[in-house]
Amino acid sequence: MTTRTVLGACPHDCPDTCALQVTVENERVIKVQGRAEHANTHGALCTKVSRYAERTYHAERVLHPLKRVSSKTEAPAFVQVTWAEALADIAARLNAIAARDPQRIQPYSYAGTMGLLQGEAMAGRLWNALGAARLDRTICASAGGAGLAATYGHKLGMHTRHFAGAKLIVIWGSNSIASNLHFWTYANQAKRDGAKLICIDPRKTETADKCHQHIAVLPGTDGALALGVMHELIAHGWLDQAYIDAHVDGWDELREKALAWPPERTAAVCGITADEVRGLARDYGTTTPAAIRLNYGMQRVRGGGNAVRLVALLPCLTGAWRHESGGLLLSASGWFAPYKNPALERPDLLAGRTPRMVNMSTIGDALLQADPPIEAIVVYNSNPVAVAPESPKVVAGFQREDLFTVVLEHFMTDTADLADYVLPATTQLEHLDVHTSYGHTDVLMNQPAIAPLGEAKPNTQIFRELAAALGLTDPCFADTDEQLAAQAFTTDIDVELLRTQGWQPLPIADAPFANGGFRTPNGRAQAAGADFVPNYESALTDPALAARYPLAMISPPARNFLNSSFVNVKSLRDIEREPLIEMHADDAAARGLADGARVAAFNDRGRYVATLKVSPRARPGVVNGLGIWWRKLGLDGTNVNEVTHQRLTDLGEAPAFYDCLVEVEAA
Ligand SMILES: Nc1nc2c(c(=O)[nH]1)N[C@H]1C(S)=C(S)[C@@H](COP(=O)(O)OP(=O)(O)OC[C@H]3O[C@@H](n4cnc5c(=O)[nH]c(N)nc54)[C@H](O)[C@@H]3O)O[C@H]1N2
Ligand SMILES: Nc1nc2c(c(=O)[nH]1)N[C@H]1C(S)=C(S)[C@@H](COP(=O)(O)OP(=O)(O)OC[C@H]3O[C@@H](n4cnc5c(=O)[nH]c(N)nc54)[C@H](O)[C@@H]3O)O[C@H]1N2
Ligand code: SF4
Ligand SMILES: [Mo]
Repeated sequence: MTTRTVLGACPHDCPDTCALQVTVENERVIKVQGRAEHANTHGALCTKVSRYAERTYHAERVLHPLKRVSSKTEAPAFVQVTWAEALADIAARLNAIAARDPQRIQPYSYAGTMGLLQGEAMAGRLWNALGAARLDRTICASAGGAGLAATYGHKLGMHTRHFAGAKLIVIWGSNSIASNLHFWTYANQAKRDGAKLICIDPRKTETADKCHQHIAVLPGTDGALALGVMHELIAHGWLDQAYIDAHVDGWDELREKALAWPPERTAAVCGITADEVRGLARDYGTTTPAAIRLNYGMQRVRGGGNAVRLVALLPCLTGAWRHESGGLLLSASGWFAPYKNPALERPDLLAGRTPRMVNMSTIGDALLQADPPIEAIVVYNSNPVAVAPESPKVVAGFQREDLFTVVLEHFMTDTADLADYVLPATTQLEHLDVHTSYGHTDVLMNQPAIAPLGEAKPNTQIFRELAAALGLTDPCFADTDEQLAAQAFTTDIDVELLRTQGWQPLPIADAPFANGGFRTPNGRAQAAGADFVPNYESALTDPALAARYPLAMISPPARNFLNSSFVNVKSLRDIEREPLIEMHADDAAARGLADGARVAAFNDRGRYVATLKVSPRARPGVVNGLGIWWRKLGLDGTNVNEVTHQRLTDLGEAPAFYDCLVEVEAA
């Protein structure tokens, strides 16, 4: 028996980017664990990824190239073909389209893996050389990212580890225990040392359960709450005027706006009490150090970009940034920018062309209406049929018989079911990659633990072979994964160290904005223009719609899934059991609905069938449709994106998943 340990990194779209230790016995992975030596991992993984071997060895892994033999509206049927046959046919189809107009070829990818290599390193080269359409990757974080960048100049924030030293932690729009477990460890440490924890979330999450206070705002009202807090900071003199004078632009304008938000008005808009506004402002204005953990929950509404701006300005007004355990963290990803090689995807291969850009968040409309039409779509690291908003349109788009669809996948997802070709991709246990993070500031390497299963290949290899089949001859298509890893960063990152130790920390100051130094052109935080923007769909903005569809629906992640990944892993699905809609007892009684009933949440766009859970986790007027089920594993072939819409946020052109009115009835 031979046993070895391989160093890895978790590839998932999660702020924690854990360092992995993979145990291989007789060429089979028997254990995936968190590395004890890596500070941010501290030896623990979430339930999902501790089952990563179960996912990799899943009986339903796609292990051979598959070619469709049914129409797009029948039950999907595929036959196994050889790699040579699949690649030759795909190349012929793509070359025929490219000869007319290469921007009718649409890549579609997101964060199934966050790895730089299996992400865009080789794929980006291919699309650039071909002149294919580009993809605006907005589906998750671009509203908040744009809000943060407009305020601080880049996506930068506190060190996660310094939350441990805070005396007040406001967890704002984040269910950290479910989606950012390793942050929670630091927050818990602060709690044990006497810190107060406040959770601001429409849903009473498992994180809210563990905080001292939960403020259940209505979805999309965080910008108003931040202005209300500012009103009180001004009224009570809880401002750090010296910090503002030195490091903030636009305060006079923002101050005027905030003065229009006394606690009573704020409370009415947010659906909370005036005392909750006053108490939050008092805690925030009088506790040092005070830290805010923002996550992406609040920015999935029309005004999400501005909400992030207003919250991000709070630590600039109180001077919380002066302390290493004060300030705010939404994303740390901007810290990596100076260390990344901007030429990795070889933008020079575009040779002066500027292909059209398609927003991934409106892929439903794009597939049905783009002019010129999208004739081919190549999907990798994403499951748009399940995760993109307004899925009735996404499904109709992918069902077009004249659309040529190639999906690189581990499994027959809802999207793979609508492909012309499905190509088997390797998992993180089978390929090399390098990773940055959006929760901490270490670069990590993932080494392959086992050989690819079946005929699976890494995305890099699939795109390398596709480039050859397409007749692309630039030498960059011959670069190996080892060479790509060496090209991914500037020389400040030591690839040998990554190989032997597994990670390398970036040298980021402990209190990065103690003396200002924001990454805006003049180094000052920018307050001008930030304002509350109400939801598209709310009683405030569209009373007629709200009369027909009186319930606000949010669809945050389920703890045991990662977006739509892991839904097909039985042991995890068994924990989540079935698609749920959580509803407050008063709303259920008003509709004559009982706990456990099969219900439908519906609006003009669609109808989502789920099991009703009458639960104190839902506040009155808001229902929680926990995501993101595979449609085919859900009830009646639906998931929560049946009812979401494709209108975009104020900043960043992102989807407004949590800005969605519905009614619920018995199904
Ligand atoms: N277990 C698990 N972990 C995950 C994921 C997953 O699917 N499952 N997804 C990963 C991904 S892709 C991301 S982007 C990250 C971050 O993922 P996020 O989208 O930030 O997810 P959550 O941490 O659940 O935080 C969102 C919280 O915001 C709340 N919320 C909804 N609307 C509002 C609002 O208007 N205002 C406020 N204040 N709160 C609101 C929701 O109820 C929820 O509790 O998590 C990652 N981690
Ligand atoms: N209603 C609603 N919708 C949402 C959200 C919500 O909160 N509510 N959250 C949104 C957010 S935050 C995000 S980030 C998006 C996420 O959307 P996606 O990025 O599409 O995430 P997943 O659903 O996890 O799908 C990733 C797919 O990539 C595949 N994959 C993983 N690794 C590899 C690989 O190495 N190679 C290949 N070829 N494939 C691989 C996985 O098998 C999986 O099927 O969903 C969004 N949709
Ligand atoms: S907590 Fe996040 S980074 Fe860590 S193993 Fe789980 S999904 Fe991966
Ligand atoms: Mo995300």
